[in-house]
Amino acid sequence: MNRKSATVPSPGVINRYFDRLPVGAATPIVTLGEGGTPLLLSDRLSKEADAEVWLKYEGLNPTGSFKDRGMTVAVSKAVEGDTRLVVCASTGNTSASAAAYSARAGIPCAVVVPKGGVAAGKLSQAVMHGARVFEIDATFDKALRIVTELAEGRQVTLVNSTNPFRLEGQKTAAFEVVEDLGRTPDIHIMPVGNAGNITAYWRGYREAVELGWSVGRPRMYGVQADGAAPIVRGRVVDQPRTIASAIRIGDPASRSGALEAAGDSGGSIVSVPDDAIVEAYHSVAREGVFVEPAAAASVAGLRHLSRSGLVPRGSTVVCVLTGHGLKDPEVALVHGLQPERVEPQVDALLERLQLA
Ligand code: AN7
Repeated sequence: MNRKSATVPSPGVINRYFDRLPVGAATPIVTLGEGGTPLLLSDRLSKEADAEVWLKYEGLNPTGSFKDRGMTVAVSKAVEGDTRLVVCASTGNTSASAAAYSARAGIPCAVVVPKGGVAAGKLSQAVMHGARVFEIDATFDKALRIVTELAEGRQVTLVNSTNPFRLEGQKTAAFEVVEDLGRTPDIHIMPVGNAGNITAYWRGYREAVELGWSVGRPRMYGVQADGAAPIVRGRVVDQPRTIASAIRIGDPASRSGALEAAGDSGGSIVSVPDDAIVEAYHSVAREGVFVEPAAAASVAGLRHLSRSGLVPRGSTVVCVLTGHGLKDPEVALVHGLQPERVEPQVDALLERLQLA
């Protein structure tokens, strides 16, 4: 691996933000060309909220989620530090990303996931990239406790967001937002699971101000699912439940980071019901943007805040769409329009399409 291991359109977040990340000349850069994701204006949501609503489409990262921004830094540092094994617990996306970046680096990876709790697309990535995948009959939270203990005092690198390099990489998404928008948004909305990403965005927005790249900070809103809302409720949820499997987390490791982001920025952490998540999931898909249910929580959150009068008219709003829709084909096939059967003839199709 060397610094020339990827080319445009995205040179990867380490090459792009080298000076802002905890890397040096001795750090081998393990990249898949992450970052540089589109910021899309949503006509539909802008009209609906009477605001300017932008979608940061993180599903277009190499493994289909924002995790890649952090994983490139975490795995690069792991290689620099001569690790024997990369491990993580995961609701799916972290395991997909860890597996891919470990494969890229040529180091072994093991992931521990809640049995039946990971969407098919994500599991398929982890197995294809050659990670050892261990399923346990327990929650993500339990899996995280196990791998944390496993990594302690061994030459094993934990790449959950408790790994400080992960959040450093993930803060680059906030840099891109202020750069692409040409200003700081007034309101920033994103899903919250283990709460690492909201912690990272808040850090990124603050650093952008310190660097003179932007002025002011957005109000930060985190969105949990009603059935998995430990931060909103102020207590651990033993059996978190939601259709959005990525954020089915009951005991967030970065809880304090989320509270700080929301508190210091004048925002908050809110929760939304699953049916609002599913509605938002359809809504963005109908604008051509396919996201997984957890990502749609951002948009459900926007609607919730808008109804509560918390989105002033004309505000600039960024909703982060954290993961790609192809990650979770089962949910799409249950909740989307069903394929229709038709005779294999043009006439039959013409009739069904009312073109006859
Ligand atoms: C699509 O993969 O925790 O609040 O183990 O996959 O930083 O945890 C995934 C989390 C939002 C929440 N959207 O981010 C994992 C995992 C998607 C996600 C989140 C996740 P954090």
